[in-house]
Amino acid sequence: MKKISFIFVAVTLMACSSEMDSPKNQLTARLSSLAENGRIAYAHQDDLAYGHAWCVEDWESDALERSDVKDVAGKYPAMVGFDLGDIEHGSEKNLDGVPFGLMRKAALQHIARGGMVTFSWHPDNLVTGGDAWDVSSDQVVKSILPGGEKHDEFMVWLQRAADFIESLGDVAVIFRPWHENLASWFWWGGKLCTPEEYQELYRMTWRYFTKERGLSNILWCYSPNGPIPAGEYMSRYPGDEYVDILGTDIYEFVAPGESMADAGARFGAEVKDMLSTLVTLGAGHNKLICFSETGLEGIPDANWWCNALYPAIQGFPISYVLTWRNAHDRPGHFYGPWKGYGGEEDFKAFAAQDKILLLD
Ligand code: BMA
Repeated sequence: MKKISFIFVAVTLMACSSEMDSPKNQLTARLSSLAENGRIAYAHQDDLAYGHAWCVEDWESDALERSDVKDVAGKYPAMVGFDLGDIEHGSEKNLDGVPFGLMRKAALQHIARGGMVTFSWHPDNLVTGGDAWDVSSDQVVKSILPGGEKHDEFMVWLQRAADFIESLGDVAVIFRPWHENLASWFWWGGKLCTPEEYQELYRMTWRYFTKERGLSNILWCYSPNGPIPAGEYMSRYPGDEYVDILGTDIYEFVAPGESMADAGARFGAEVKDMLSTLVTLGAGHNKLICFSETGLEGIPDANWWCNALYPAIQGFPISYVLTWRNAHDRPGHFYGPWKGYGGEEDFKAFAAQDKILLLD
């Protein structure tokens, strides 16, 4: 009897300890510890695939070691973001021309060097044949849910996205589907479906990945556009069971007639307000929080990193902040630093802050 209970306890402990060490738990612990220590990991979208005016040509032979952030600050971003848009068609490249093979190789390499990876997804519109921004029909979400006309076809799209995540193997990543869902610029947006339909879309995605495919190393991020009040933020929240991280996407822009200084001040106030809301919600729901997307297109403010972004985020336990991509084929479409851009020194000073984490 004693022996049996000893074995039982030992097996239970082993099961617990292997679960504790799971890649998902390790990534969770790492993000929590960053937040507890007031540190914020810096993340950059598509950083290892291309940068301002350069692009990896042959990813299989390329070492994938170039990075605009590293070119400027001498270090890689602590986290790299990639987008799965077009994976739903079984395409070889994503919507911005990044080969999925490159994405897999770069993601695994970045994790192996101690970095973290997050995935977003801008899937096309299955009903109209348009892209993620095609909001001409408010029937899309409804028709891809169970019982809808396009459900079976959509499940193939989910299957292809899950195949890609599965192909990464035993590593943990952040997945941030159905983002900016309170605005109405994507087909899953606020005016394009009911709160219940949106929640079911998120839960269906989670259930398929987690339950049917057994993909247990994903940290699920819910990231509506901000700034918005807590009530609105939660109005389409899928539920605690489906979400690990509460995020938000807020960009700075200069409104017509607005000065750069006023735009920066407005952005700062909006971000602080929204992050304060996330702090409260995160504590109440026992979730990590992050600043899932931000930036100022073309960064016309030479001191944006230290004068606008840093004061807006410092002191908040957000674990990471991601700035959007540096398009290689659109000179003005960049949100991260690059060698030769006017604010290099400012970015270096931002990256040198104790509280900001990059990767050596
Ligand atoms: C947008 C722009 C687009 C891009 C999309 C998905 O914000 O950068 O050019 O296709 O994100 O990455």
